[in-house]
Amino acid sequence: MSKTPTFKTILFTALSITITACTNSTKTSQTIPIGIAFAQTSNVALLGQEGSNGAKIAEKYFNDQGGINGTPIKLIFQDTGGEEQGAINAFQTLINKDKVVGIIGPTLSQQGFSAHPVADRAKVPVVAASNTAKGIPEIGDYVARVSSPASIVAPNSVKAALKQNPNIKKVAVFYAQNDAFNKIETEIFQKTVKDLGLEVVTVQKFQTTDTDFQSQATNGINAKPDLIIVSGLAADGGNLVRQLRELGYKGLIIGGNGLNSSNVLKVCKASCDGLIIAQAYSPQHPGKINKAFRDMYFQQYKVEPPQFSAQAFTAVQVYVEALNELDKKTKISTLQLPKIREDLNKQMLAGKYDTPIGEISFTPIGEIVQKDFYVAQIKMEKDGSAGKFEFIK
Ligand code: 1QQ
Repeated sequence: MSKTPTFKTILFTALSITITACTNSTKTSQTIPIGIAFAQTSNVALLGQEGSNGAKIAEKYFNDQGGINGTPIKLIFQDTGGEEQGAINAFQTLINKDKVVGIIGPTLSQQGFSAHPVADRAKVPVVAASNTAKGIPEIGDYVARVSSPASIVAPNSVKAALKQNPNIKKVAVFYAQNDAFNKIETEIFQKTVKDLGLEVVTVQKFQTTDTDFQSQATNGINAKPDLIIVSGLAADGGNLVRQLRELGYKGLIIGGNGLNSSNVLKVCKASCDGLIIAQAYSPQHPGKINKAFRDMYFQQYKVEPPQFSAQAFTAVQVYVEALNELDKKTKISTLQLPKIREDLNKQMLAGKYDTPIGEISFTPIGEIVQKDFYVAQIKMEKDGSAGKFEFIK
């Protein structure tokens, strides 16, 4: 084989040199690198994709506004896939090779419990944008999140279901037992149901890799529930909802945060109609920044921005505003990378942000403080070809 470098290898080498030059020492930097570790492949990409979309809108929006006092940010994407190891690898690459100032991700709490400690040990800030399980900010000083915990968000959907059908008494609960977030979310749902004076008539378990839910769905329906609650991810959760309808279940169904993506519509199609899902974002949220985000998002993707996109935009915003504050105090370009990461982490936690998901701040351990929550219900075309999330609260 010829040793002469092809155009592709020359281009690749040139690119990696540029990135290294930008990031090794910020003295020569023309951009400030922020790492994005979302699932771009595997079943989890159904959820990770919307996060990436929101982050890209934020990159353009904030760079159009001048970036960090004139220096643009550059998002560096590393695919985590759907497993823990992929998230660890993506974090390590972003930290050691891409030399980012901070990381956004990973998609699942299940992945975060493995990957966040890697960033924490390296003293690299992480803002999780879709991890909602209990215990995420507690992982370490460098781990914060802009995705409100399921304990605050999920109960709103049960209250909304009761409002639609005040006669609900019996509830069947389904959850994916191989996923950390879904195990926690189902506990929250079950507690909410009991606190509201309703009865959990059956608890059915499945795996996020399952495609056939006949036996669990039949068991669930046989318990004669007036409400079914599903804690799973988009592919498995969507298939379960479809099979419940095919087996004749007619009552209300609530989906948890793992079904909170328009990608679920492709899975359950017409059977998604009526599915209720709690939200930590509404496209109708008032304010200038949400309007700008919503307009840009709609122009780019021709749909209203979903929750995971709004949360990813917010995570980028937190970094941009904290970096701007930092740069005003001491020019970032005069600092070494470890110092930037350390100061950025402190600055981020101290700030208040007016974002598309409303005004937010952080507790000292990095938990989000957010005010507004919503509930949406899926409305499908009769033929199942298209649908949308309608906000009911
Ligand atoms: C978590 C979640 C996921 C379902 C979001 C994609 O909330 O893993 O914490």
